[in-house]
Amino acid sequence: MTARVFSNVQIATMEGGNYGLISGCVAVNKGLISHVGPDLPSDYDGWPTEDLQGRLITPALVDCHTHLVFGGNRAREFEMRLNGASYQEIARAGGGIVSTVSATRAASDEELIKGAQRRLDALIAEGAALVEVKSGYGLDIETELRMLRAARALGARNTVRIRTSYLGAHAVPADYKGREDAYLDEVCLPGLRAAHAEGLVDAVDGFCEGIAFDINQIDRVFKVAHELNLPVKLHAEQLSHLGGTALAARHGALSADHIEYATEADAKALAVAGTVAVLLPGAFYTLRETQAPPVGALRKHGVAMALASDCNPGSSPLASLLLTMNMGCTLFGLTPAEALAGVTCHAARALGVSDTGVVARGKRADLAIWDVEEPAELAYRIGFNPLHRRIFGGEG
Ligand code: DI6
Ligand code: FE
Repeated sequence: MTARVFSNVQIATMEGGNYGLISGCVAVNKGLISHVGPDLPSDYDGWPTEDLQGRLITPALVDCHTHLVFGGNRAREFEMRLNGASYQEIARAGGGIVSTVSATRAASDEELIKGAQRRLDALIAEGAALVEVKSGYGLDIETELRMLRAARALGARNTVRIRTSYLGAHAVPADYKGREDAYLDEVCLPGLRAAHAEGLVDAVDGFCEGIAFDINQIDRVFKVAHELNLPVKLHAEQLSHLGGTALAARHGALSADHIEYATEADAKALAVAGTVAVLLPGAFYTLRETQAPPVGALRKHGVAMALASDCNPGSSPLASLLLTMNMGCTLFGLTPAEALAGVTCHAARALGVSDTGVVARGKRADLAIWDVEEPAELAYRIGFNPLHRRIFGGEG
């Protein structure tokens, strides 16, 4: 039954990035939201109606930054870090991202899909309906394409929408060590063109960091993205300040992600460009970082802040948006309302997707129904999932 009414609900509409709380009804028809309000117009007389007994409806959640598809795991590095090695030391010694690259290259297509499916299941179980998935653990053309095809396959097999980001500029593979520009010329950029030709790319991402690529190299990648009419986003200022945030803003990026080391001037640049700041507390927590992103400056300049899991085997083995929200509040000082906006409307914007992220007439009927009394409960609990039901395209 696609046409129906949910009555006796509290609705956090999230319009304008605020709770926008309404007590009333939501009607859905043909996969879209057709009505939101305190009362039900008489046109809905006779429609199937479900009394939700005061439960909370929010937009379905959006995870706008994940590396869900990969081979292997890096539990041993977790152990090494707790025995004193740093994330960068492990990366330089041939561990880190490039060790996941070996495991990803060795995995079959079906193994890649199967591994990611379990992580996707965890996100969906907490109400996610739109999930971004990056490549970046292939670092050769064929494996980058295989990762993106696996991401598309996940979208086809599940009641979830997947957006892909090409992250060929994630790390320098061992055979190109010290020859970053040759890697871009011979692998990353031709791989981007090939992936785009196959319809596998929704956005182009990069890792701008001392252990990855500098701003001139990322600039080269972004120029090709523009030529292909693809939006860009960037891992910037995670471990040091290299100017990636300003570069992302100059390129009109959808988002600048991590940005622990960003400055107030960077925040201003993001505001002017309309670029979303995607904060990733799971990586901050896992790496036991101490430099938090400049939330005060982002707020002051009106930068939209999203939150995402950054689900990946190294720096953020996290497949929970509810825990991400809690960490966003506890570690970064976001308010529960900012955290909810971070995984709904602002996350959708970080993906350039405008048909979801708010509960409003005409938007997709992707909704999460929660057994909570007030929206702050979503960020407040730790390790507890109060999802009652997820509605995807009006179904569920
Ligand atoms: N930043 C991250 O947090 C992930 N990638 C990136 O550029 C980490 C990836 C990894 O350690 O495997
Ligand atoms: Fe990441």
